[in-house]
Amino acid sequence: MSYLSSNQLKQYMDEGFVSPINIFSKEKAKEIRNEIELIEKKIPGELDESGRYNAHLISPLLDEVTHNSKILDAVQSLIGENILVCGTTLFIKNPNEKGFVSYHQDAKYIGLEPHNWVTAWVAITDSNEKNGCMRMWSGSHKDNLKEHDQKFNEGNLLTRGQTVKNVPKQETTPLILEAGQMSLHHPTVVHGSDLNKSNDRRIGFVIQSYIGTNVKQVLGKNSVQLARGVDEFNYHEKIGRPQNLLDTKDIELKKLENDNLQEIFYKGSDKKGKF
Ligand SMILES: O=C(O)CCC(=O)C(=O)O
Repeated sequence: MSYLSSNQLKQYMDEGFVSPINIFSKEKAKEIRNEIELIEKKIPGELDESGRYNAHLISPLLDEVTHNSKILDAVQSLIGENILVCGTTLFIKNPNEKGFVSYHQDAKYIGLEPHNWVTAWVAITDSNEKNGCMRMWSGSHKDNLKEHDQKFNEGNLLTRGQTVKNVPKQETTPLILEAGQMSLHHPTVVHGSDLNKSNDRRIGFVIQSYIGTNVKQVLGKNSVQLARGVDEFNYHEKIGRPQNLLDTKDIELKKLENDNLQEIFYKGSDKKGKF
């Protein structure tokens, strides 16, 4: 069992994140990386741009991570015993590409209310300062949602290039993870990440997010999977889990879910980015 300790709960409450948490071995992480790279080879483009969302619907190994009981124990400590998965994102930064993530709050454009949800960032490769790990503005989750500029700037891996002003970057905390570890972060903690300056890929598989059954999608339609407990509210449509790698029906479902997600992410925006 991997419920959070009182120190870990305190870190989450004080700082808006908890890290690192051991989940699986480096060997398992390599197996998962191989499956991601097999998908990229078999169907070029499937995981690019808006295809980076919901890869757990087409990959049995990413599905296994999404429903991993150690992750769910830790999540249960934060949002309660009834847990839904409402989506995942692959954040891949290749070497020599200009990918970065501007400082933002996840809750700003995601439409999940109330904020009884948490994001799990699972390291499929090591993630450190050299290859552009996430950095957290500790304690920033205690404020309300902040104003974000919409920059749509080159290299920004966020949908709108949404950016919080005046972040004290020197004071942010790097979340250094080894492959197979994860961090958990709060919906309103301000965070971002720099360029990958290493010569290997940095791969994060992000369950974005685990939501309590009491959480509604107020901007559109999100289908979910029941990860643990019972759904006594039934606010969302349920979808199944993949049995095989790259099943045609699963690929279609992923596309449908990702089209719905685009409606949510760009609600009220007259411009669309590539994610
Ligand atoms: O992977 C990254 O560098 C940033 C990911 C992120 O912003 C998130 O998981 O909310």
